[in-house]
Amino acid sequence: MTNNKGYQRKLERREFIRKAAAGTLIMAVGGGMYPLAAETVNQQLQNELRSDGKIRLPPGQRAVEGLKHMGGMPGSPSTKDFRLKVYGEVENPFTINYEELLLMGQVEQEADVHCVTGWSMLGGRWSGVQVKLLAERAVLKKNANFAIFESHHDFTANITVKEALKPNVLVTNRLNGMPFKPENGAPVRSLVPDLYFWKSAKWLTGIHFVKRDMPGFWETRGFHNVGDPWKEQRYG
Ligand SMILES: Nc1nc2c(c(=O)[nH]1)N[C@H]1C(S)=C(S)[C@@H](COP(=O)(O)O)O[C@H]1N2
Ligand SMILES: [Mo]
Repeated sequence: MTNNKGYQRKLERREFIRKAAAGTLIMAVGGGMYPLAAETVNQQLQNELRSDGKIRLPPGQRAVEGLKHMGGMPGSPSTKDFRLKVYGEVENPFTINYEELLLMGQVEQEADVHCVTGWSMLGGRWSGVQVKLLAERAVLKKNANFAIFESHHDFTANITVKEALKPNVLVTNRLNGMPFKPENGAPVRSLVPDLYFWKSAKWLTGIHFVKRDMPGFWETRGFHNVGDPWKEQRYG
């Protein structure tokens, strides 16, 4: 694991990115203090590489400080009302409530998210339960090829099972230590950091494992079926 110095560098880096996104990053140049232009910062982020070798800021994106509210039809934000149904091509379908979900084992990870409209929020700390754990509990059948996130009011988003089983794909209940605001998907949303943010379904109610792909809400409204930000798969 990281030593103290490494951790401190990471924290400074996060602070740098946060300030850069807020436009409050100040640089000392020739005796004066000047705000660093957002352009410069974004160019710098496009030169930075992630641990998987991808560029930190995908093409055509710019960093912003916080999640924007991008709309959608909310469900109840109450944890008491929350149920998650995991079903479909599985041996052991189940429905769990909020406490049961969290008892499955929580992780916290840093992840960047990229909205197809052009903003990216970098370095958020997301907590929750790996979809991989939920899939293991459900015991996927051989023909479970796709995972469909289901939300209140019939919103769905489709990803491959291969994507869903990546360790950074979560059912998440907290961002930077705080519960989500109702408009950002409280109490629980999905998080798929390596695809455009529309795949991260707010007000999550279920994960449906299916044999054949089921393009979801945005995928049937002109957006790309996969949505890889590094390939700029914006529109279908
Ligand atoms: N249930 C639901 N989830 C959704 C959406 C939606 O309309 N309904 N919109 C998606 C889109 S297009 C984006 S960019 C993100 C936005 O999340 P935010 O409002 O928390 O920024 O949520 C995604 N998840
Ligand atoms: Mo979006």
